[in-house]
Amino acid sequence: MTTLRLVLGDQLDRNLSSLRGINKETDVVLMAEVVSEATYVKHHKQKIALIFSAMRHFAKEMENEGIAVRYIQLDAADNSGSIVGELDRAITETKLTTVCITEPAEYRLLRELKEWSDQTAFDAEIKPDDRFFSDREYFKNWSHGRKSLRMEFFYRELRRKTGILMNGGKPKGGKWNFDQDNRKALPKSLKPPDRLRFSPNSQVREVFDLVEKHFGDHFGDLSHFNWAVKRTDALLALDHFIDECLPFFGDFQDAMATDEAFLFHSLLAPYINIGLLNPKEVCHRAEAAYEAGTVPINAAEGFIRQILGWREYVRGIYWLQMPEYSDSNFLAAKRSLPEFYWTGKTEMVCLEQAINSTAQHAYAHHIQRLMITGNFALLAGISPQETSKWYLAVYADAFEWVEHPNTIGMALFADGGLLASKPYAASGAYINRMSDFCATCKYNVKVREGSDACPFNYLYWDFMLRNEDLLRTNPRLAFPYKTLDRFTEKQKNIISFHAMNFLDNLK
Ligand code: FAD
Ligand code: DLZ
Repeated sequence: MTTLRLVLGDQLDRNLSSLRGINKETDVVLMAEVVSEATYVKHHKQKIALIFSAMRHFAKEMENEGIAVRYIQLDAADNSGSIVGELDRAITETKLTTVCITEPAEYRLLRELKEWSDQTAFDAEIKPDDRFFSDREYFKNWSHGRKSLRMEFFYRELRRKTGILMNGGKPKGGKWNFDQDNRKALPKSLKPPDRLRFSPNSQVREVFDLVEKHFGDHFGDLSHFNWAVKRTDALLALDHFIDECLPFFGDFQDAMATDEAFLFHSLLAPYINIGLLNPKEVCHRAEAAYEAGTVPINAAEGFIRQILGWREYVRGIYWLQMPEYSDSNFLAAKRSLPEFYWTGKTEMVCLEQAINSTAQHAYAHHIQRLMITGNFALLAGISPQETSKWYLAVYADAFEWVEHPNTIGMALFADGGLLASKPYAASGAYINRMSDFCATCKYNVKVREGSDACPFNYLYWDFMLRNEDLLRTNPRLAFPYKTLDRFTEKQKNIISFHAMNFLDNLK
């Protein structure tokens, strides 16, 4: 039997299910740079450059092992422009009799491939993607019959299942979750370390030219590209993170600071999501650092929870809820995404910082995504579908399976509380507590309304007023609604007036 084995741009793992048992004498691996995948949203230029460069390096490594790779570059003469088009072409032009595929991570492409395999005369097998701690069925079974699907309980179950950070049946450190310790602002005296940079080699620079030629009008800037494009370098990035950043990760996980795009975050999500690193090895490294005494428990647990907890959990939610999840809009938000999300031109320093980091690095850390750009979109009532499209386009780590639950569920509460027990809505006070942005902002974070007031302040109260019918009964919002009950009708009207005035002037 001769087999054509498909490897997608986010499946760059030599242990991928579709590559297991490969016969080097007879089988061929298919990898294709295609316009349909590069444009289903207008991805950040760095994301396309990362994926094409990593695909090319991965293909070369397999060839060095003696594996035959049919690698189709984007500007190859007969490139059909789609994954199924390239599968058809490969089958027609080779003598292969079976096709082996690892299921794509996104619903959209899985549907296309299933439709294709249903109508092809060849024997096509779609294998599960087992680069995760849990599979889709496991989450479905866990969710069955539960009133609410909280990450924390799924996470604890995975801790027990995997034994990660466990001492027999008990959590290491005596607690499941050390989040309470992980909310410190960055002191002025603490400087985050410089990050390991991977200067683009000649092959990567060749990809830059291709990206500029074909996707020159996409968002973002290639000049700051420093991503690793092969596993050996991604492993160096992991080492650097474990040694230099992880010890501080927990304490400053929620902090934000001017011109500090990365703080102590790992920047590993793109590598984990495209297969250069495996989530299991990343968690094991963090646990080993804790065991060696170089990393405190709040850091190790906080970091592992993001991967073993959140990452697994959002994947479960995605597959449980798709395709309807994409259309969720619990709060009926319909405002268009303001232009400044693309240009960074805004006088609100927090938003400017988050968006400029996004343009320069195809990166913003979680609190910037959730509590700055996400919080603004939530308070301003921006359409979840437009907001989601932006998040899917602008980050090097963005794939719908992880982006959708984070945007639609966590940031925008558009799923009505399936994922989050309350909206992550916050006024300027939160931003001021966790960052130094407000000190240089033209808006006054201490003022609630008026032209000098921080827009997050009146937008926050306006959000609570506007959505009162849907949110007042949420027990976790009892405190803000109690505060709101002390406002006079006149105060409420002033807040609504300023919010409306601000929002109507957004372009
Ligand atoms: P770190 O802060 O160092 O965290 C370590 C790892 O934990 C990450 O590399 C990632 O693998 C995992 N992780 C952390 N938080 C989450 C989370 N909430 N969900 C899933 N995994 C998590 N993450 C993506 O990988 N792709 C996305 O498209 C994406 N879109 C997001 C959209 C919004 C609106 C929000 C609020 C968050 C989104 N996240 C997404 C989650 C998170 O912000 C990123 O994983 C993280 O910022 C990546 O940077 P890092 O590697 O430095 O992460
Ligand atoms: C994101 C992406 C891009 C930009 N380009 C390609 C490509 O040309 N070829 C490919 O195989 N994969 C690419 N990808 C990743 C796919 O979009 C990804 O595999 C699906 O979205 C499923 O997660």
